[in-house]
Amino acid sequence: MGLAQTEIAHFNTQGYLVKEGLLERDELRPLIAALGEIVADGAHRLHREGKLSDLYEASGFETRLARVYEESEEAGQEIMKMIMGRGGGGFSGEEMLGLLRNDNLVDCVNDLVGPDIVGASAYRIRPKIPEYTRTEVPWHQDSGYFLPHCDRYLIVTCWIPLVDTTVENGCLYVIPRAHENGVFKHYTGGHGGYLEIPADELPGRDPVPLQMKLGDVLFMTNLTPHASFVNRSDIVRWSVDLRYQSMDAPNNAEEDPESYTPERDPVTMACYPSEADFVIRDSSHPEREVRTPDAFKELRDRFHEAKPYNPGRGWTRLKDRK
Ligand SMILES: O=C(O)CCC(=O)C(=O)O
Repeated sequence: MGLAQTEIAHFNTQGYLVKEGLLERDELRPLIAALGEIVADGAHRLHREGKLSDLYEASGFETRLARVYEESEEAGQEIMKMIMGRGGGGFSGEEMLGLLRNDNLVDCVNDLVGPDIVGASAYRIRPKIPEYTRTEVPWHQDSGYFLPHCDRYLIVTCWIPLVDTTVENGCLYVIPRAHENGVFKHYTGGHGGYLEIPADELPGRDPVPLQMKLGDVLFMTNLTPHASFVNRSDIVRWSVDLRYQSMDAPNNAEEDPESYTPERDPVTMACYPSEADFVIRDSSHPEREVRTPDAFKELRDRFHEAKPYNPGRGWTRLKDRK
């Protein structure tokens, strides 16, 4: 399918684009089922260990984890670790690779970054729990997390809801056109432990809430400020965010994680050295593409265990802001 010229123009001028109905429910179902299984496995284990009084089997994907949190924050956190642990991209099953390689999605990315595409390491699964302020994500640009020599490259975030999102349940907000202003100053130790751009340091333009249906996909740039606030509904606002870049942008696909040391010049490094990048499409060498779940998992595990050095950006702590 890909993107129309008008959609590409919207992405370039506004810094984001919502493509409605890009994915069929069936294309999202495997990942939703796999995440549901993780919650079910966690509930069974915690129940066996006496940490949960009920399995909450009558609750579906949208509510089961919320019911666990209602009974015990500690039990909820244990399940959350299975989903978001290991630096955030905890789950690296074949359903995740399937979505990362989804043709409809990657065809659109192709229209933004070109035909040779690397899956940028940091993908995240986010169950935003009702009334749980720790799952709020403060204002930031993804470049705030990437090394500075990557600011000039486009790294596309695809933000994909796994339930319909609303203002009430904590949909994502973006600030249109603010991607033209480069990287704002971020602070460490922000809300929820994330990097944060304090609201009074953001441009005065109005944030836009993106209420999206299952199947819609948001494309945004690495310079687009975005945030999400507390979930005031009674369902979990599940979403995933995936990142892609041109193969020409710095990346660690096929690099040895051990080559990331404090001695290495940062400008030779991948944009986010902590996690493994992987080839999604290579028009001249398709054999380089990471296609099998085993190769994908092995790669992510290898980087996780090696803990490659990431010099970061040296942002100031929020509490030291002058
Ligand atoms: O899903 C959210 O609430 C935040 C997402 C986000 O920060 C991102 O995609 O970079």
